[in-house]
Amino acid sequence: MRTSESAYDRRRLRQWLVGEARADGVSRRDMLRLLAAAGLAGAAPVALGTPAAAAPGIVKPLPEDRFTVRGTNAETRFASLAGTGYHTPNDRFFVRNHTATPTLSASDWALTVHGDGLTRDRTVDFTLADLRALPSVTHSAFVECAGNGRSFFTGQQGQPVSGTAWTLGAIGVARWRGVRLADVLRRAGLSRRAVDVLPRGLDADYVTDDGTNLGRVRRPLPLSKALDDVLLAYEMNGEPLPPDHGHPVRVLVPSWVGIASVKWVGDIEVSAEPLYSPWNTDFYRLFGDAHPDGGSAPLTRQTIKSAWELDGQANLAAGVTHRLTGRSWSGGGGVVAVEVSTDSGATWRPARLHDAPRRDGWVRWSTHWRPAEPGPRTLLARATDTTGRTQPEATVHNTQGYLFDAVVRHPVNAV
Ligand SMILES: Nc1nc2c(c(=O)[nH]1)N[C@H]1C(S)=C(S)[C@@H](COP(=O)(O)O)O[C@H]1N2
Ligand SMILES: [Mo]
Repeated sequence: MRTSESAYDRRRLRQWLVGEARADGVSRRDMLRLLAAAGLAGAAPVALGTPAAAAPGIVKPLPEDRFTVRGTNAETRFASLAGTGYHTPNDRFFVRNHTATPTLSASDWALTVHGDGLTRDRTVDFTLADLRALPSVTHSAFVECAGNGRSFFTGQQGQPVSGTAWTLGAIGVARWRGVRLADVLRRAGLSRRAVDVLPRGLDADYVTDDGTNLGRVRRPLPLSKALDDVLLAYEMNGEPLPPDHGHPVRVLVPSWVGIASVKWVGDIEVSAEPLYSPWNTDFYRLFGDAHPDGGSAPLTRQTIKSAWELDGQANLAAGVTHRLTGRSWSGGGGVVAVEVSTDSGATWRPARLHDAPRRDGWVRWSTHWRPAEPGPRTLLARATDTTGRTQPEATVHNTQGYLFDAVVRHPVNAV
């Protein structure tokens, strides 16, 4: 029947959007035309899930038990974090690359700071040795993609979104060591007129699916944040910054969406007038029916989430008590409580927390569960942060699938 065929067509087009359907031999342009005809336009895919065998431009090994490869990106498998401690080991930390990891030599690298927000409109270069000579700071903080959890807009809420179909593993917490961006800017000669700071990566230009060259990855930061807690990091968990995470130096913007933490930084413009780039105009704002025309304000702080350290559809023996673990975090304030449900949300109980609340970190938690009989079950975890915010049942839709914060339904099987 025509109507059911067209309903199915819309469903599979939505699946294609989130990387759950293949379109071998069909150009992306043709797929986009089909989407437009089906009224699903405006939700163009940025990246598709690809098999682990594809070469994603990532340098480090991506074993299947630790990562799920999604286009040019690699998502951490939460199950592989069980027992790893507070910090995400570098060999398990997710990678989000717009293009590919560049090969940069620390000895040839220099950071150029320039712009009319510096006194006398100067240009000042800093080598890595110059940075290392400044007072160093060590800070634990998460880097989390604004689109982390995006696949649940479709999977749980039946809504189309564009972009990489992450589950919950586009986050990691590391111990970063580097210098304060504030110290570098002051040394370069910060003028009283400065308002915005624009770090830019040395990776290749980003070209969108429709062939538009957006130039190198760059996103303006207001000076107030730049002078607050932002680092230029050269170490991650006690090692020189690995190639995939920004070697030799990246920006680290605690508690904000990951895009602010520009990797492979090569220059920083300090401006006396407000700046724009595609990453604070077309991307990283909330667009859609529930949001203002032209989008929300640019995204800053991350939202609140929880994840079990278990694979989806994990098998757990019935009649046995299991110690289950997970992590919760919120860019708005540290997590102070986590409740869990092992019966699809009918009853809830507090999980035991193992870390103090920190707005730019996460808390590990645990609970015990004994599934009485074999069968499919749904686990839920729901966090509350210091601001009193609790994860809702659904997230208000936005077309690019940012800031998913709803409670995620985690399927397991008692066997
Ligand atoms: N130069 C550059 N910086 C970048 C990106 C990029 O592609 N190029 N991706 C950004 C995004 S969207 C995220 S979520 C984080 C991911 O950091 P990670 O790969 O170290 O986990 O880096 C940000 N910084
Ligand atoms: Mo991101």
